[in-house]
Amino acid sequence: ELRYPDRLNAAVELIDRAVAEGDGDRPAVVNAQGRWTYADLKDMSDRIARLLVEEEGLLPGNRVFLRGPNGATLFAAWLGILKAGGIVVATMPILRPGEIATILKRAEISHAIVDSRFIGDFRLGADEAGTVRSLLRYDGDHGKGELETRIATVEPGFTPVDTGGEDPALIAFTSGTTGIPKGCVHFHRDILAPCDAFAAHLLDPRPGDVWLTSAPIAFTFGLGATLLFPFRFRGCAATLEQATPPAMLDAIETHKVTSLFTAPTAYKTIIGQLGGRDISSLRTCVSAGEHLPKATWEAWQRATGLEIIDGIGSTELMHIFISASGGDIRPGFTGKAVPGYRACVLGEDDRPLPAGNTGRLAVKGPTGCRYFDDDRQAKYVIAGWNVTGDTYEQTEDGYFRYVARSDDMIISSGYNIGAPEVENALLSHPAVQECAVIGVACAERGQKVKAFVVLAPGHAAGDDQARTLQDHTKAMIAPYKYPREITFVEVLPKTANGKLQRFALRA
Ligand code: 3SK
Repeated sequence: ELRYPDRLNAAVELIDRAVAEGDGDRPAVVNAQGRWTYADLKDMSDRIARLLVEEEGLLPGNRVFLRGPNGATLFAAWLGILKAGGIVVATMPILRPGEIATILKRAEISHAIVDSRFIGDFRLGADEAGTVRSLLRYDGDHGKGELETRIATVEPGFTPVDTGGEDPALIAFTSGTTGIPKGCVHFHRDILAPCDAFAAHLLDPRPGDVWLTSAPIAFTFGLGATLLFPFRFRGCAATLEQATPPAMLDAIETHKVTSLFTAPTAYKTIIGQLGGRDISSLRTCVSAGEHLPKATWEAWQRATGLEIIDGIGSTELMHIFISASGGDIRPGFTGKAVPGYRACVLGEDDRPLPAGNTGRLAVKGPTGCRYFDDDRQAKYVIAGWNVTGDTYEQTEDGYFRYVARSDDMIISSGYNIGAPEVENALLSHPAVQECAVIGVACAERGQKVKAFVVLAPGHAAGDDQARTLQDHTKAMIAPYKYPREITFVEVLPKTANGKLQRFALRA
């Protein structure tokens, strides 16, 4: 069991402690704009905290909106807000004014720190919401914005607000796979728990490791990968403003990245772009955010010699709670409950089923869901179990195998067909870059299987291609599961976190 002191400020544990223990000169963040040490981040975050409290009237418990791509200034702002006793609401830079206004209103946000390049949509959202009374603009990591000028003139140093381990530290918003934004509150201790549970037990983190992710810190998967884990274990975050696969490969080579966190689709794309690249610094590769197809795991291992550490986590539980690494990896399975967590599958009556069954995945552990919305909370947390909305099989020996999102089961002519199983079969064909499978109404069968396919470069759409893919699926899995309809598309609809939005395909 993880135990934390009653009085706890996560920013102090992540940054100030490193400096106090003599690691101030270690690199903490590196990117195309420069390099920042732990001492630099402590200094910047102290000054931001002082500015917020002494000049911008921030009171403990006020919520601060953050908007910008990953980088040293954004991270210093994140840490400074916590030191000042504020609550961080980090958002995806791609959000539009209506979405911004919803979050500002829902979280009653009073302060905002925004990268100047993303100010336009923010202003529109803020005008609509009418809650923000303090706005500080910064200039990426170029050091020339209003925030940078003002922190240069405040006194250095700041005595962090004496927060409790159970005081809210951040509110993570996720649009979810249903399209309706959900706000999840996390405490100071919840911020440290994924470091001390998932990262400590599964990732073999070492001082000096260089961590890279494609996910922004607004997505708690990215927050762990690029801020919490690097700083908790005295490593360095390599950050990218645009995390395309070629940019990730460049960063791996330039900064000698050891630990890569991205989504299955990115792993698949990177495999095709590896030619001539030196990725020998990589030791740890983590995938989450979507189901990792076995074919992608195997292709990555063949191409790089590295075994991807798959995991499932959620915004509600902060980070990954089922995973496996090293000798525990079982391809095709997500893994076992992370130390500190318990997991089971629930039956129709909401009770845990014995191991060996398939049901709705449920989890308990040191982090847990606190929605803004009581209705949601009541549906998501059942008898103390966080019910994730995924259908999983639990083996007798405690491994979990993904079957489908609970609402992704297709029932066709009385057969249960898991959409991911059909997607995996399609993905094992070289012509398929990405795909998504849904059930559509069908008079004859109740539902029929329909696939949306993004073709790999060099493959042409058409009836012949569709027939080839249908035949391939029939050869890979029981033929009744093959997609009776295939539509070729350029892109698939995804959430800002990169998760497939099947509801958009259904619509
Ligand atoms: O989607 C996931 O698997 C995930 C992993 C870590 C943190 C947050 C999320 C949603």
